[in-house]
Amino acid sequence: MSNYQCRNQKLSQWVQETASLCKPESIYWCDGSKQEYDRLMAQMVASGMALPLKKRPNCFHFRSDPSDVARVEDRTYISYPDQADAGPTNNWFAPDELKATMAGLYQGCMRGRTMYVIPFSMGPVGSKLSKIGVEITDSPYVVCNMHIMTRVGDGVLDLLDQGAEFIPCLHSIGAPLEPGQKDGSWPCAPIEKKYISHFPEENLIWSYGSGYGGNALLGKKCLALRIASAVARREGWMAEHMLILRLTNPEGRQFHITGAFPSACGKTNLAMLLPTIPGWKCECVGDDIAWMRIGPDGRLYAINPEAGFFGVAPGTSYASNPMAMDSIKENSIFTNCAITDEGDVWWELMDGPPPAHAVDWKGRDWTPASTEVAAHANARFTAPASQCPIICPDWEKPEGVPIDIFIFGGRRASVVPLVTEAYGWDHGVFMGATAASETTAANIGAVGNLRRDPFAMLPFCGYHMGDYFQHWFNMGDRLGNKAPRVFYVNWFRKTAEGKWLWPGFGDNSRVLKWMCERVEGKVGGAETPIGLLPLSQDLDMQGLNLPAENLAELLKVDTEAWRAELPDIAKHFQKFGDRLPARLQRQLEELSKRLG
Ligand code: O2Y
Ligand code: MN
Repeated sequence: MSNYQCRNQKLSQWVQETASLCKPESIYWCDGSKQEYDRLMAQMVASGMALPLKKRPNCFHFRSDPSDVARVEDRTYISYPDQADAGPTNNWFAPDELKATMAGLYQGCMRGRTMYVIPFSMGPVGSKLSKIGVEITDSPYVVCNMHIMTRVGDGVLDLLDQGAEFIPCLHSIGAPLEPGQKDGSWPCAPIEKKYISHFPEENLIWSYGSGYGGNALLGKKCLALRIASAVARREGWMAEHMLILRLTNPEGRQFHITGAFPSACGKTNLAMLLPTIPGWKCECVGDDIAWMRIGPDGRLYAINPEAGFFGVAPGTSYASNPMAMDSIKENSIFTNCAITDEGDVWWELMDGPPPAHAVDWKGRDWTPASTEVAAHANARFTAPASQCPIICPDWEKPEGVPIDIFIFGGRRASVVPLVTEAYGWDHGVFMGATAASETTAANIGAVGNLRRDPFAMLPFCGYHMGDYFQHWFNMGDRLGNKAPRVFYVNWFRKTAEGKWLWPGFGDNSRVLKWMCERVEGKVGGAETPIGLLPLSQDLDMQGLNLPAENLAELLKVDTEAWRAELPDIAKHFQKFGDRLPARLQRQLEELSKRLG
């Protein structure tokens, strides 16, 4: 009952074993073709799961179960035989125990459904920087999303048939169909049965019970970050939660920048920035994940392992991110948005007035007078990266792009200046390791809490975070004077009255320009206890009517407020016990000394 005879012994055995365990009605090997995508979408439209959008060619909308709307960090596990290797920031289960529990759940879990085998490449097919995965899933929604987010298909199957290594990713929505049972529009398992499990020592992913986003599209957070970070440490490269962009100055010099930001800090907006300063051009290489290796010239080269964007819809507009809006005009999937009477998607903060009537993400009538939002706060679009009007012509270059600048950042209403340059690599690692952001309604925890999210990898590091910090030092030692320069930004500083001090969006290019000119040695930096800050005359403010007092406040270093941060940083470091690199502790001591 299978449409393909696989010549990769290990893969074919794994598929057969999984079929024996999960007992699907049939097995289907995906070829990644447009016909396959169209056929599966047509099936989902016929079953009522997908709604074609009249206003957007080849676009479809899905409504998830209200219990299945986001990544489930509490149900995400990093499973090593020794709990100590997962570290203090990850949930842990012993592999044997976790596998026994999950094997029980997988038993017969695909009854009445098709088991899809998705061969995919993270990164350009055949690139030395890429990795192959194979996802087994019982969700056609997952197959279509994987078509967009990864490179699925024949090229990958050919490599597998030639014996290429692959990372097995097993996924089930956990909703078997009994004979005659009518399917739901978003079948999934209850929260207590959801497991998103990673076995880094075996390069293995097992996900059960959720059909949504990062829980189910296993190439993304599970493979490209959690498993890849552990592989990268073993193999001497880096898998990071970073956007990648190319900035070209008026003289035509290119700078490649990566940036790590926690959720709700505008990462996708920065990745697709339209500079407001004349003559500067930005191109997007990726908006979420960077895989980086040291190249033959000793510099660090990055690829975007993904092929699409899985972006947050609410807040995305022509005002905030016109390039994202243009990327989703066609051939895109929307999940948990509102549907207008004209047959288009809508979400909060889209341009223009809200529709007079819509159907909300739960399928209920909605008007502007409704007390609940129309689109879920984590409603998503899935769009091909190639549709972004400013996609970098080199975004699929197999060898990647050479990185000049690393940016870390977070959302801080006070204390943290607009931009700070690290004194050197170790100080840069300290900045990444202590990165923190205030939580918003769109992310985890109570609003306004300060959450330390080292390198924006808190939910994504596949091993002990203390060892991860050490890996950063090791990479820096290998890169030496070819290491990217490190900066920390905060676009979100507010006045005492709660007004934004900085306009953000396209005007962030002014800050990026300063970084590039620092790399070129064209501008200086003011030495402060926390790092190097721009001299106010070096930040290009032309055409921006920013009051002088705003700029002064944005570039102010409040030593007292910084001193007050030290105990929290020390407490944060204590979590990592004896795996905290001494070099980080030294950075804390030096910062403390500089602050006096
Ligand atoms: O909620 C989800 O499943 C998606 S989370 C996500 C999606 C795209 C990019 N980044 C993220 C994230 O949480 O960092
Ligand atoms: Mn992300």
